Amino acid sequence: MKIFKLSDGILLQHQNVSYILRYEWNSLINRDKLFDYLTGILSVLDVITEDKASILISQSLLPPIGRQEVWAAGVTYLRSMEARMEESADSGAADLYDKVYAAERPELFFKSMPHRMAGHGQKVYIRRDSAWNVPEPELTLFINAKGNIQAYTIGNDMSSRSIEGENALYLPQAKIFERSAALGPCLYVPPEQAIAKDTAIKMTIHRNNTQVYEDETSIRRMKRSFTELAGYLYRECDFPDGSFLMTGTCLVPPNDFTLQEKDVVSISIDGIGNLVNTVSYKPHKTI
Ligand code: DO4
Ligand code: MG
Repeated sequence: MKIFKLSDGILLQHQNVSYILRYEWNSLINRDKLFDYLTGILSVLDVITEDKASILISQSLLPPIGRQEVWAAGVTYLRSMEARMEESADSGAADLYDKVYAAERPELFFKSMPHRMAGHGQKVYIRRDSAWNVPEPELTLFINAKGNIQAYTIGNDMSSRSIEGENALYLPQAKIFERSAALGPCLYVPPEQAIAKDTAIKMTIHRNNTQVYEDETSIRRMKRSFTELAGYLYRECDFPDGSFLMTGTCLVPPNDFTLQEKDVVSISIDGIGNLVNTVSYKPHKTI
Protein backbone atom coordinates (compact mmCIF):
# COMPACT_ATOMS: atom_id res chain seq x y z
CA MET A 1 0.00 0.00 0.00
CA LYS A 2 1.27 3.50 -0.85
CA ILE A 3 0.22 6.88 0.51
CA PHE A 4 1.05 10.13 -1.28
CA LYS A 5 0.87 13.52 0.45
CA LEU A 6 -0.87 16.04 -1.81
CA SER A 7 -1.35 19.78 -1.38
CA ASP A 8 -5.06 19.07 -0.79
CA GLY A 9 -5.45 15.67 0.85
CA ILE A 10 -3.87 12.24 0.75
CA LEU A 11 -3.92 9.70 -2.07
CA LEU A 12 -3.88 6.03 -1.11
CA GLN A 13 -3.11 3.28 -3.63
CA HIS A 14 -3.79 -0.35 -2.82
CA GLN A 15 -4.13 -3.31 -5.19
CA ASN A 16 -4.42 -1.04 -8.26
CA VAL A 17 -7.22 1.10 -6.80
CA SER A 18 -6.75 4.77 -5.83
CA TYR A 19 -8.60 6.40 -2.94
CA ILE A 20 -8.73 9.95 -1.54
CA LEU A 21 -8.43 10.55 2.21
CA ARG A 22 -9.15 13.83 3.95
CA TYR A 23 -7.10 13.17 7.09
CA GLU A 24 -4.46 15.18 8.87
CA TRP A 25 -1.09 13.77 7.72
CA ASN A 26 0.76 13.75 11.05
CA SER A 27 -1.91 12.00 13.07
CA LEU A 28 -2.65 9.51 10.29
CA ILE A 29 0.90 8.24 9.83
CA ASN A 30 1.68 8.22 13.56
CA ARG A 31 -0.68 5.28 14.25
CA ASP A 32 0.41 1.83 15.32
CA LYS A 33 -0.49 -0.95 12.84
CA LEU A 34 -0.91 1.63 10.08
CA PHE A 35 -1.45 -1.00 7.37
CA ASP A 36 -4.31 -2.63 9.32
CA TYR A 37 -5.89 0.75 10.05
CA LEU A 38 -5.76 1.83 6.39
CA THR A 39 -7.16 -1.46 5.06
CA GLY A 40 -9.95 -1.14 7.65
CA ILE A 41 -11.12 2.25 6.32
CA LEU A 42 -10.87 1.50 2.57
CA SER A 43 -14.61 0.79 2.25
CA VAL A 44 -15.55 4.32 3.37
CA LEU A 45 -13.07 6.17 1.16
CA ASP A 46 -13.81 7.84 -2.20
CA VAL A 47 -12.39 5.88 -5.13
CA ILE A 48 -10.87 7.87 -8.03
CA THR A 49 -9.81 6.74 -11.50
CA GLU A 50 -6.24 5.90 -12.39
CA ASP A 51 -6.12 8.94 -14.72
CA LYS A 52 -7.28 11.29 -11.96
CA ALA A 53 -4.72 9.78 -9.57
CA SER A 54 -1.88 10.35 -12.08
CA ILE A 55 -2.95 13.97 -12.59
CA LEU A 56 -3.07 14.61 -8.83
CA ILE A 57 0.38 13.07 -8.36
CA SER A 58 1.90 15.07 -11.21
CA GLN A 59 0.30 18.38 -10.17
CA SER A 60 0.10 18.46 -6.38
CA LEU A 61 2.59 16.02 -4.86
CA LEU A 62 4.41 17.12 -1.67
CA PRO A 63 7.26 15.41 0.19
CA PRO A 64 5.71 12.73 2.48
CA ILE A 65 6.59 14.62 5.65
CA GLY A 66 4.71 16.82 8.11
CA ARG A 67 6.19 17.92 11.44
CA GLN A 68 8.79 15.14 11.70
CA GLU A 69 12.52 15.61 12.18
CA VAL A 70 14.76 13.76 9.71
CA TRP A 71 17.73 11.82 11.09
CA ALA A 72 20.29 9.70 9.30
CA ALA A 73 22.47 6.70 10.03
CA GLY A 74 26.01 6.54 8.66
CA VAL A 75 28.52 3.89 7.66
CA THR A 76 25.98 1.08 7.67
CA TYR A 77 27.30 -0.45 4.43
CA LEU A 78 30.90 -1.47 3.66
CA ARG A 79 30.86 0.72 0.53
CA SER A 80 30.19 3.84 2.62
CA MET A 81 32.96 2.97 5.05
CA GLU A 82 35.52 2.43 2.28
CA ALA A 83 34.61 5.65 0.43
CA ARG A 84 34.84 7.72 3.62
CA MET A 85 38.18 6.22 4.61
CA GLU A 86 39.51 7.25 1.19
CA GLU A 87 38.14 10.80 1.29
CA SER A 88 39.47 11.43 4.82
CA ALA A 89 42.92 9.82 4.36
CA ASP A 90 44.74 13.20 4.40
CA SER A 91 42.92 14.47 7.47
CA GLY A 92 44.01 11.47 9.54
CA ALA A 93 40.40 10.64 10.42
CA ALA A 94 40.08 7.47 8.32
CA ASP A 95 40.09 5.27 11.44
CA LEU A 96 36.85 6.78 12.68
CA TYR A 97 34.93 5.08 9.93
CA ASP A 98 36.07 1.49 10.34
CA LYS A 99 35.70 1.89 14.11
CA VAL A 100 32.08 3.04 13.83
CA TYR A 101 31.30 0.36 11.24
CA ALA A 102 32.41 -2.31 13.72
CA ALA A 103 31.13 -0.64 16.91
CA GLU A 104 28.01 -1.67 18.78
CA ARG A 105 26.64 1.90 18.76
CA PRO A 106 25.74 3.13 15.24
CA GLU A 107 26.51 6.56 13.85
CA LEU A 108 23.28 8.62 13.93
CA PHE A 109 23.14 12.29 13.04
CA PHE A 110 20.51 14.97 12.69
CA LYS A 111 19.82 15.67 9.01
CA SER A 112 16.93 18.02 8.40
CA MET A 113 13.90 19.96 9.53
CA PRO A 114 10.85 19.49 7.28
CA HIS A 115 11.15 22.96 5.74
CA ARG A 116 14.57 22.17 4.23
CA MET A 117 13.39 19.02 2.46
CA ALA A 118 12.80 18.50 -1.25
CA GLY A 119 10.17 16.12 -2.59
CA HIS A 120 9.97 14.12 -5.81
CA GLY A 121 10.42 16.40 -8.84
CA GLN A 122 11.89 19.27 -6.78
CA LYS A 123 15.42 20.65 -6.77
CA VAL A 124 18.14 19.49 -4.40
CA TYR A 125 21.06 21.81 -3.76
CA ILE A 126 24.83 21.47 -3.72
CA ARG A 127 26.97 23.88 -1.70
CA ARG A 128 28.86 26.64 -3.51
CA ASP A 129 31.79 26.19 -1.08
CA SER A 130 32.16 22.48 -1.79
CA ALA A 131 34.13 21.02 -4.71
CA TRP A 132 33.02 17.39 -4.30
CA ASN A 133 29.32 16.64 -4.01
CA VAL A 134 27.34 13.42 -4.20
CA PRO A 135 23.83 12.12 -3.72
CA GLU A 136 23.36 9.28 -1.22
CA PRO A 137 20.46 6.92 -2.00
CA GLU A 138 19.01 5.62 1.27
CA LEU A 139 16.05 3.52 2.24
CA THR A 140 14.30 5.71 4.81
CA LEU A 141 12.16 4.54 7.72
CA PHE A 142 9.11 6.27 9.08
CA ILE A 143 9.06 5.46 12.80
CA ASN A 144 6.01 6.43 14.84
CA ALA A 145 6.01 8.09 18.27
CA LYS A 146 6.08 4.70 19.99
CA GLY A 147 9.28 3.80 18.13
CA ASN A 148 7.65 1.31 15.74
CA ILE A 149 8.57 1.33 12.04
CA GLN A 150 5.33 1.85 10.10
CA ALA A 151 6.42 2.78 6.59
CA TYR A 152 9.34 3.27 4.19
CA THR A 153 10.27 5.90 1.66
CA ILE A 154 13.20 6.80 -0.59
CA GLY A 155 15.73 9.27 0.76
CA ASN A 156 18.59 11.23 -0.78
CA ASP A 157 21.17 12.35 1.79
CA MET A 158 22.99 14.98 -0.33
CA SER A 159 26.54 15.30 0.95
CA SER A 160 29.74 17.27 0.50
CA ARG A 161 32.65 14.82 0.38
CA SER A 162 35.27 17.61 0.33
CA ILE A 163 33.97 19.20 3.55
CA GLU A 164 33.54 15.91 5.46
CA GLY A 165 36.89 14.68 4.10
CA GLU A 166 38.71 17.83 5.24
CA ASN A 167 37.72 17.31 8.85
CA ALA A 168 35.17 14.85 10.27
CA LEU A 169 34.02 17.55 12.74
CA TYR A 170 32.66 19.45 9.74
CA LEU A 171 30.00 16.73 9.29
CA PRO A 172 27.02 19.02 10.04
CA GLN A 173 28.20 21.44 7.32
CA ALA A 174 28.76 18.56 4.88
CA LYS A 175 25.26 17.30 5.54
CA ILE A 176 22.91 20.12 6.55
CA PHE A 177 22.07 22.94 4.16
CA GLU A 178 19.00 24.04 2.23
CA ARG A 179 17.53 21.19 0.17
CA SER A 180 20.27 18.80 1.23
CA ALA A 181 17.72 16.03 1.67
CA ALA A 182 14.93 14.66 -0.45
CA LEU A 183 12.17 12.21 0.46
CA GLY A 184 9.49 10.65 -1.70
CA PRO A 185 7.54 10.02 -3.75
CA CYS A 186 5.26 8.28 -1.21
CA LEU A 187 5.20 6.26 1.98
CA TYR A 188 5.13 2.53 1.33
CA VAL A 189 3.19 0.79 4.09
CA PRO A 190 3.83 -2.97 3.91
CA PRO A 191 1.41 -5.59 5.31
CA GLU A 192 4.07 -6.74 7.76
CA GLN A 193 6.25 -4.19 9.46
CA ALA A 194 9.41 -5.22 7.61
CA ILE A 195 10.31 -4.56 4.00
CA ALA A 196 11.66 -7.56 1.99
CA LYS A 197 15.36 -8.30 2.69
CA ASP A 198 16.25 -8.57 -1.00
CA THR A 199 14.82 -5.10 -1.81
CA ALA A 200 16.97 -3.49 -4.52
CA ILE A 201 18.15 0.15 -4.54
CA LYS A 202 19.21 1.66 -7.83
CA MET A 203 20.61 5.10 -8.66
CA THR A 204 21.21 6.79 -12.00
CA ILE A 205 22.59 10.26 -12.69
CA HIS A 206 22.00 12.00 -16.02
CA ARG A 207 23.91 15.01 -17.36
CA ASN A 208 22.69 16.72 -20.55
CA ASN A 209 20.47 13.68 -21.24
CA THR A 210 23.43 11.28 -21.01
CA GLN A 211 23.72 8.76 -18.21
CA VAL A 212 26.93 9.44 -16.28
CA TYR A 213 26.39 7.02 -13.38
CA GLU A 214 24.39 3.88 -12.74
CA ASP A 215 24.63 1.26 -10.02
CA GLU A 216 22.44 -0.86 -7.83
CA THR A 217 22.62 -3.04 -4.75
CA SER A 218 20.37 -4.71 -2.18
CA ILE A 219 19.48 -3.69 1.37
CA ARG A 220 20.57 -7.21 2.35
CA ARG A 221 24.14 -5.81 2.41
CA MET A 222 23.39 -3.51 5.32
CA LYS A 223 25.46 -4.25 8.43
CA ARG A 224 22.76 -3.33 10.97
CA SER A 225 19.03 -3.99 11.38
CA PHE A 226 16.39 -1.28 11.05
CA THR A 227 15.04 -1.97 14.54
CA GLU A 228 18.56 -1.57 15.97
CA LEU A 229 18.89 1.90 14.35
CA ALA A 230 15.39 2.94 15.45
CA GLY A 231 16.12 1.68 18.98
CA TYR A 232 19.23 3.85 19.32
CA LEU A 233 17.45 6.91 17.91
CA TYR A 234 14.61 6.59 20.42
CA ARG A 235 16.78 5.79 23.46
CA GLU A 236 16.89 9.35 24.81
CA CYS A 237 14.79 11.35 22.32
CA ASP A 238 11.02 11.67 22.08
CA PHE A 239 9.36 12.24 18.72
CA PRO A 240 5.69 13.13 19.36
CA ASP A 241 4.91 13.08 15.61
CA GLY A 242 7.29 10.24 14.78
CA SER A 243 10.49 10.67 12.78
CA PHE A 244 12.20 9.78 9.53
CA LEU A 245 15.48 7.89 9.66
CA MET A 246 17.66 7.53 6.57
CA THR A 247 19.48 4.21 6.90
CA GLY A 248 22.81 5.01 5.22
CA THR A 249 24.12 4.95 1.70
CA CYS A 250 24.89 1.73 -0.10
CA LEU A 251 26.07 3.34 -3.36
CA VAL A 252 28.88 5.86 -3.79
CA PRO A 253 29.95 7.13 -7.24
CA PRO A 254 33.68 6.81 -8.11
CA ASN A 255 36.04 9.30 -6.44
CA ASP A 256 36.47 11.38 -9.61
CA PHE A 257 32.73 12.09 -9.77
CA THR A 258 31.11 15.25 -8.48
CA LEU A 259 27.58 16.50 -9.10
CA GLN A 260 27.04 19.50 -11.36
CA GLU A 261 24.18 21.95 -11.65
CA LYS A 262 21.28 20.48 -13.73
CA ASP A 263 22.30 16.85 -13.14
CA VAL A 264 19.25 14.64 -12.66
CA VAL A 265 19.46 12.12 -9.82
CA SER A 266 17.02 9.23 -9.91
CA ILE A 267 16.77 6.73 -7.07
CA SER A 268 14.46 3.74 -7.24
CA ILE A 269 13.66 1.23 -4.54
CA ASP A 270 11.61 -1.92 -5.16
CA GLY A 271 8.04 -1.57 -3.97
CA ILE A 272 8.29 2.17 -3.29
CA GLY A 273 8.92 3.84 -6.66
CA ASN A 274 11.25 6.45 -8.02
CA LEU A 275 12.56 9.69 -6.45
CA VAL A 276 13.84 12.13 -9.07
CA ASN A 277 15.55 15.45 -8.30
CA THR A 278 17.46 18.00 -10.34
CA VAL A 279 20.63 19.46 -8.83
CA SER A 280 20.91 23.20 -8.37
CA TYR A 281 22.56 25.88 -6.26
CA LYS A 282 20.58 27.79 -3.65
CA PRO A 283 19.55 31.03 -5.34
CA HIS A 284 21.36 34.13 -4.08
CA LYS A 285 19.38 36.21 -1.61
CA THR A 286 17.62 39.13 -3.26
CA ILE A 287 17.14 41.32 -0.15
O1 DO4 B 1 29.93 9.40 8.47
C1 DO4 B 1 29.36 10.22 7.86
C2 DO4 B 1 28.08 10.09 7.14
C3 DO4 B 1 27.77 8.71 6.64
C4 DO4 B 1 26.58 8.64 5.76
O2 DO4 B 1 25.86 9.59 5.53
C5 DO4 B 1 26.25 7.34 5.14
O3 DO4 B 1 26.95 6.34 5.34
O4 DO4 B 1 25.25 7.31 4.42
MG1 MG C 1 24.20 9.11 4.13
